[in-house]
Amino acid sequence: DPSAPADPAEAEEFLRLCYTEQPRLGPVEPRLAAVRAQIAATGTYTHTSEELTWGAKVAWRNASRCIGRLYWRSLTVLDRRKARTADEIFSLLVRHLDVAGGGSALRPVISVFAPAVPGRPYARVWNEQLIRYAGYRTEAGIVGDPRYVSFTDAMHAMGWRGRGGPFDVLPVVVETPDEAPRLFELPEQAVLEVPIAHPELSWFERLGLRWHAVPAISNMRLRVGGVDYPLAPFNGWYMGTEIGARNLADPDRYNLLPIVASGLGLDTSHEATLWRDRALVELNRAVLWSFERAGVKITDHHTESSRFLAHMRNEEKAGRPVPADWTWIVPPMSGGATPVFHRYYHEADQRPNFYLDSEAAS
Ligand code: HEM
Ligand code: NRG
Repeated sequence: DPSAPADPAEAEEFLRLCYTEQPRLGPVEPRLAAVRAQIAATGTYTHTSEELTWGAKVAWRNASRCIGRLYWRSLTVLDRRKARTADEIFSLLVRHLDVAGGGSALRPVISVFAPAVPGRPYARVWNEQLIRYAGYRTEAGIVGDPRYVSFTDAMHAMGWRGRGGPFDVLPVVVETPDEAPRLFELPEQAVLEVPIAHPELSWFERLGLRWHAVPAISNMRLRVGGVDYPLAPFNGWYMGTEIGARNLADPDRYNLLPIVASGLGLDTSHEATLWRDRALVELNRAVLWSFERAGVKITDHHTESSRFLAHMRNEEKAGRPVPADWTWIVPPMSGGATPVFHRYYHEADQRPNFYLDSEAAS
């Protein structure tokens, strides 16, 4: 509960971890005494920037659904706790995208905005990710991303007018304690996108597909040492299957397998021709090839699976268990052809971590 007082036991557990893992920070005892006093007096406490940075990195390290954790130490942490107005927050979100993707060598970044203070409202962003495509209900069916039809409706109700295309970037909605929710349009240069073509099939490009380069999740709460940061958008880079095997392929998303199969001239009259699987492979080759052609960082599911196992070995050497959720770690195509499939994982909710409030995990 982001509006409850900071739990002193969780604060202590985090501070001991933070100061043990980073001996250069000095002894933890004086810091513990100060934090206990601050919690007793105010119901919460303020992280030093060293603590905040380590907390965000360890939250990533503990994200049991994330296959990309080998790079957890390289997270760039932008301390944005002082931002208050919607204008300030939005311009820092644009700066986030610029640090993350300006120059197309993508960097893992998190922007940490003000913590929730007990009994006070806090700033939020309504969007699930900073960059997402609108979905429009039309007489001919849904145009764009069906996942965002109701969000798009809400934007229309607030006065936004989309162009009605399949890949229209949605506005960002910033809500602060002092202002009604406000809509902001991302500047074009903040939104790096990749047009999708295929290394051999020339008709593929004519499907007019594209995807954004940066997945920037903006609806998860960062929890560090008993303190909640309700606005802490983060990004890394894509694994190709997220786009090619889910966003563009799921029946309730862009649903492109039948279209790709028809371009390939496959027999779709019965499932046993495996036309879905064949279409899936070509769509995913197209995604990986197009990002590489554009010089935008992306990873394939085989490489990322073996990197994740390397991460597990590193962590085990350091004496740390690696919490992992098999159902999220195993890629959505060719699962059994990747090494992450063939084993079990330690399932645990370790803190610091990221939470979706709808999952009521805390
Ligand atoms: C989930 C890959 C960076 C935190 C995931 C998923 C993938 C992935 C494939 C599963 C997504 C899905 O099935 O929808 C990567 C790659 C990264 C990266 C390749 C490259 C650096 C990060 C960073 C953070 C992070 C920087 C946080 C600081 C998470 C979390 C989830 C997740 C919290 C679960 C999301 C949810 O519950 O919806 N990641 N990730 N990841 N990742 Fe990463
Ligand atoms: N599947 C979602 C993104 C989820 C997180 N994936 C990452 N995260 N790669 C999608 O947009 O397809 N990250 O921080 O890099």
